[in-house]
Amino acid sequence: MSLLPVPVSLAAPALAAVATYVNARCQVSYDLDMLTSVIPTVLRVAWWGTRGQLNTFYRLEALANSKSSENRIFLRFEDKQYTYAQAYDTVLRYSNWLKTRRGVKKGELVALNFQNTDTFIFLLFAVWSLGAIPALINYNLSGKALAHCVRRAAARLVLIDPTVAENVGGDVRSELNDVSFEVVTPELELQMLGMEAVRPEDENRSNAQAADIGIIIFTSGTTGLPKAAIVSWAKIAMVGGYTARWIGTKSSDVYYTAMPLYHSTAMLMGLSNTLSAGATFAIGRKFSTSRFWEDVRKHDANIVQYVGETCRYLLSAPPATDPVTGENLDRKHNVRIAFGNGLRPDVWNRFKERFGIETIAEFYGATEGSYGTWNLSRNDFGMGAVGRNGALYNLILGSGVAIVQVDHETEVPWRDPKTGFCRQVAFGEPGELLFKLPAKNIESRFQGYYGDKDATSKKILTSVFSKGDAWFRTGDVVRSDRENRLFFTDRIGDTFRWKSENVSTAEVSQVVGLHPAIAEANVYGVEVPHHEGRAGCAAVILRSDAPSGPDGGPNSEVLHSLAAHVRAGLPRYALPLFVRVVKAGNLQATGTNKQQKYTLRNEGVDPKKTSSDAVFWLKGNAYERFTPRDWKSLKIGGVKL
Ligand SMILES: *[C@@H]1O[C@H](CO)[C@@H](O)[C@H](O)[C@H]1NC(C)=O
Ligand SMILES: *[C@@H]1O[C@H](CO)[C@@H](O)[C@H](O)[C@H]1NC(C)=O
Ligand SMILES: *[C@@H]1O[C@H](CO)[C@@H](O)[C@H](O)[C@H]1NC(C)=O
Ligand SMILES: CC(=O)N[C@H]1CO[C@H](CO)[C@@H](O)[C@@H]1O
Repeated sequence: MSLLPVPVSLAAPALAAVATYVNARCQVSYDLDMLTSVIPTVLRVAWWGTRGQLNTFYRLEALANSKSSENRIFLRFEDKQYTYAQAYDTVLRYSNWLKTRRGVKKGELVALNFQNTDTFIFLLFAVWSLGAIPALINYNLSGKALAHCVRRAAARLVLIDPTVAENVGGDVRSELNDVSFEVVTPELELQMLGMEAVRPEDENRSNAQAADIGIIIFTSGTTGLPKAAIVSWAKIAMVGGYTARWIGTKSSDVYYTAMPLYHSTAMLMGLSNTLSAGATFAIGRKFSTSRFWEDVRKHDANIVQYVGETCRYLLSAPPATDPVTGENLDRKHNVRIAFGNGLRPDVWNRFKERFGIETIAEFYGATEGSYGTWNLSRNDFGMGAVGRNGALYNLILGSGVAIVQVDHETEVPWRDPKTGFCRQVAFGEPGELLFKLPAKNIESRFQGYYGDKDATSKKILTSVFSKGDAWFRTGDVVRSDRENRLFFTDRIGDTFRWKSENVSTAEVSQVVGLHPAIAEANVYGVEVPHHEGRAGCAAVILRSDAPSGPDGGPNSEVLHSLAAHVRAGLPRYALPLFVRVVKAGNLQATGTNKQQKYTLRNEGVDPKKTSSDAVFWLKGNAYERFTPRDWKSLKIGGVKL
């Protein structure tokens, strides 16, 4: 999500000059609404650039040193809160410790392996204050994946949250014997706090350029090892700045997130957004369905962040009631806006209604991506839309976004054998979303992956519509409608082929998810002996109030109505032929509550691999139990699906 030269053709030459100066990476806004969020942000970031203040440390410093904001609450965590001035003072002490006790130097990468805590945030700014670069590690990693990340960042020092210290095992420590691993215990923190608050001079921090690395954020690595995405200073500032304007974050707001800060959503759209408005940032250590609203009430938050299936999890919880009065607490909060990514159409309205949330602000973009698209929706019109490629945008900026046909065999954009170029799809047809890059200066817009040229070049596609042009591959399949709204269809690689048709797993799971007995559906294609392609399988979690049979599984009414429901809602080739009933809490998700398909897909419907889960298959007008005998008859080729 970075930005394009704002409407250079419209704007005054002065603005154009400034915009060029920051090499203004902003594409984004399709609508005037959005443009008015972007333009002031570009100007502000450009101004910081001219003053050598692109480093995010300066945002905190400015708020801490201003009379109007110094005593405003910056951070709330559990029972603690810190004003901007207090947080700044703490950061300087931690910084002093890092510099004098651990010799942290300008330009080095310091790995931070933390759950969301106040300490994490202080250390982040302390690292920045020294002109060093934080590399944020997913605290859930251990073993090879953890060692890979530390090595990739070439970090000399890894600072660790005591809560997750056990994930950093002897295997990792001995493999990386030249790295110091340091658990930030309460005792160590006291030592840091006991240091003098010394502001590091500007010299090692003030020469940051817009495209320089501000932070390293690892991708979730659902199939391979995590990749180290470079997030530039401009991106931190731009994303924070324009999302704050776009959702209207005010200095009096309290923005709550329990999404992990090691990921870009909470870091850029959360922390950077809050700083940009000088608001209050309230954090939950990690996401918990049962604690979410309690935290929201406790911190009096009016903006909440979600990612992936978060809202679905919140919806599947029973109504919260006051233990004394029995009052329903679902709407007892001051949240005016839920801001995030991945809210599915099948829960969109139910979520808004049950919790009384007026506005959903759904964004779309990838950590390493060079653009973003957005939709702010108060009614149903934008439901499920990830954003909008507006007419104004097309008029002013020309085509910076393209949707191209995908070859699902090779999982890359299809190329015309005659011309070698890709093909834009028609309205309504699915295709991979691409964003234009400046071919002569790709790095100004897309910095790629740290120390990984291979992975970087895989995200760049050249000679797409004309010789030598360059485009960023999102890896997402979307379709657009005549209103230019973009709808997420699937991740490339998730779509599978069945009966010579391409089946979008996201679209199937939306339909399955609308059945009243289903809390969550994760759809994927499974290999079936003697059949070409993959057959659809839906791993589902039943709602706790769904009627169950004697064995605790779905009863026959559910098995019939589900069959009728999918037949009514999906074309024949897209029907999930198999349904795997998974116990609540047993569907794998990433740290940002995004569904994982990898393991499920590999297990398929082989009864030896689906362990204790009950599998059903579609037989006429109902789903029936799929038994080892059925599997056997498929194997000997006795059944045709
Ligand atoms: C800047 O970095 C150099 C090398 O790490 C260090 O010697 C110097 O003290 C730093 N300057 C300040 C003001 O921190
Ligand atoms: C499905 O995808 C394949 C390969 O990408 C393509 O050739 C084919 O036309 C698509 N089929 C349909 C029905 O869209
Ligand atoms: C992270 O680890 C905790 C405890 O080890 C576990 O409960 C949780 O499911 C893990 N989360 C993810 C996303 O792997
Ligand atoms: C920026 C953007 O795309 N906004 C649109 C989001 O959807 C609403 C309707 O829900 C439209 O009115 C906005 O224009």
